[in-house]
Formats: sequence, C-alpha cells, structure tokens
Amino acid sequence: MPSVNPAGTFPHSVKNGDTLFNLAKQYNTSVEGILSANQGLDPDNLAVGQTINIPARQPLALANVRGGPLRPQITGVVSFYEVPGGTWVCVEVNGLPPYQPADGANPIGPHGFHIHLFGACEVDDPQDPFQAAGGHWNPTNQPHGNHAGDFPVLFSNGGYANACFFTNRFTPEQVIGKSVIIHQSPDDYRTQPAGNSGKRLACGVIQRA
Ligand SMILES: [Cu+2]
Repeated sequence: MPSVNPAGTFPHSVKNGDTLFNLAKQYNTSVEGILSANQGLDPDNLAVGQTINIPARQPLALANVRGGPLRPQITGVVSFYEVPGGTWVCVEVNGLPPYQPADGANPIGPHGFHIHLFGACEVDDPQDPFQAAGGHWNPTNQPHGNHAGDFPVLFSNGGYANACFFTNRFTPEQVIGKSVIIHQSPDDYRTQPAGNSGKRLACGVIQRA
C-alpha cells in the first residue's frame, strides 16, 4: 500500500536484515529521529517491504527558481538530498500559470521540468527566455526521455506544485553548477532533444546548500 511521506522525510523500503540502528547509520540520522517520523512503528517487528519514513538531512544542493518575463509570478525551491544510490529531489513552486488545454497550439501545463547544462539564468531574449541555460544535461548521451536530468512534469494546483521523487541518475554533488528549468508545456518524453515542452518560464541555478 502506498504511503504518504510527511514533509521532510523520504521513504525507505525495509530489506532483509534492516534494523533501525543500521538504518540510522546508513542515512546519517538517529533511531529517535526515525521513530518520531513513524508513528506506532515497532522497531522489533520490521517487515520486509514495509515503507518507513526517514527524516531528511539538510539538502546538499538547492536551486531558487524565479520566473522570467513569460511568468514573473513563479517562485520556488528545488532541493537535492543525498540518499543511498542517488538523490531525493523535492520541488515546491508557486505562481504557475493557469492550465490551458491544447487548442491548435501546445497546452499550458503540466510543466516540463529538467536539469539544463549551464548554471546561467540570464533572461536575454524576453520572447524566448533563459536560453543561456543551454540544452538538457545529458552526460551519458541518452535520447530525451532518458536524460539524467529528465524529471517528471510539474502538476499545478491553482499555481502551486509540490512533489518529491527519487532518481538514481546522479548525486546532488554532480548537479551543482547546473540549472533547473520549468517549461510552459508538458514534456512528451519522446520528441528530441527536449520533449516539445515549449518556452522556458522559470530558471534556477543549482548551488551547494
Ligand atoms: Cu528543459
């Protein structure tokens, strides 16, 4: 059964031999911290496959996202937590534009969301902003849809989006100095090289937290 992770935690699926003591060591937290994030958890009866919440440490890297001329209302933060095997990415954004269905043109929302090559969020052309960020970060030369920096689209809830996900494609350290971009249109995960996700609404440079 899927579980909802309280803010400031990420999920761990219990494996054979896991104990709270070992998990606390593995995730650089404390047994008390894990217990307080999991109401009613019995440390002596961990079941393999059970999901428990691990309190997140401080993110290792952060990007403060700001809207450009096409949507100046956007503000938000993308956080990159170092976790075993990869990165736990959390994004919280306000000020996304109202949804517009495809009507001859590209729809507006849900929003394509990626890591781009350069940590440069200069607007330059107001009609086509944030080109300074370059193309998608794609260190392993994959087709779009499988770029290391391809993320799930952002769903707006009256302008607000809040999501976290796990990726094994990079560590937070590896993306410091690159940028995150929020696009106007959804990513189709197949059009090369960028998923036809349209103009760039917002940009943030990924920095060490
Ligand atoms: Cu992009």
